[in-house]
Amino acid sequence: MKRTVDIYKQFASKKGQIAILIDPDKCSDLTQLNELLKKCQFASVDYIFIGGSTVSREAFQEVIQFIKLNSTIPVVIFPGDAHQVSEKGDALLYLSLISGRNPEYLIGQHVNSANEIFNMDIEIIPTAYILIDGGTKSSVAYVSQTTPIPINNQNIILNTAKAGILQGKKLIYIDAGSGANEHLPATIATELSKLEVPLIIGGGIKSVDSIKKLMNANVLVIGNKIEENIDFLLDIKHYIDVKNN
Ligand code: 1GP
Repeated sequence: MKRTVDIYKQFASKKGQIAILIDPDKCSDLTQLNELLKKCQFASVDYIFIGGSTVSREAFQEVIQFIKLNSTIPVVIFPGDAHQVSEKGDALLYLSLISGRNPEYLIGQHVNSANEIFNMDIEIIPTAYILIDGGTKSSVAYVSQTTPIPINNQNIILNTAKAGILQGKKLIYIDAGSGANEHLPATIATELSKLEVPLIIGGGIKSVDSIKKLMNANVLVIGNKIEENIDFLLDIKHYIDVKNN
């Protein structure tokens, strides 16, 4: 386990950073993946997140290796289960699904992978992972057999995040689930951003307008929209260029 905290420091250093989520399950065409990596690099996105709800060990290892060979963007593992781990990543979000009440995703998968992860040379970031209801039945909710928090219930979302911080989590990740109809309301994002740990928001972010509304978060994760339309990365590039100048 790496004691340095490079990626964590980078998360904490700025608001409105962009991560592109790559699900290895959807990467059977490596030429297409290479094109995606080139466009991510061109757009200067801050991170590539890798993970999925139903990824095999082989697909995960193959895709993370391919990404590291073909891009210099930091790779952050966002694992769907205990076998989505690799030293090739720059950091691993050590997720506890604290919106749910399924012990398997609170501690079970963790015990299964603890020995392997303990001996890995990778930055580990203890993360409170909070699933909210983005208006579709998400794969995460189905696979984890947990109930997401209603999207407008600010009190439960905030109290869950606070409980995570009290338990020692270093990062809050609020996810409306991949392909969500709605993302987290901006008002709740603002409240969450006042807590003392960096905030990641994902699920249902499909426009630059949404990115701007959620800019109080440290990192915004975008998956589905790029799968639908890779040229959305050009809009993201424009957003990043304007933000940095
Ligand atoms: C889901 O946060 C991610 O875990 C990304 O969601 O695919 O809806 O962008 P989208």
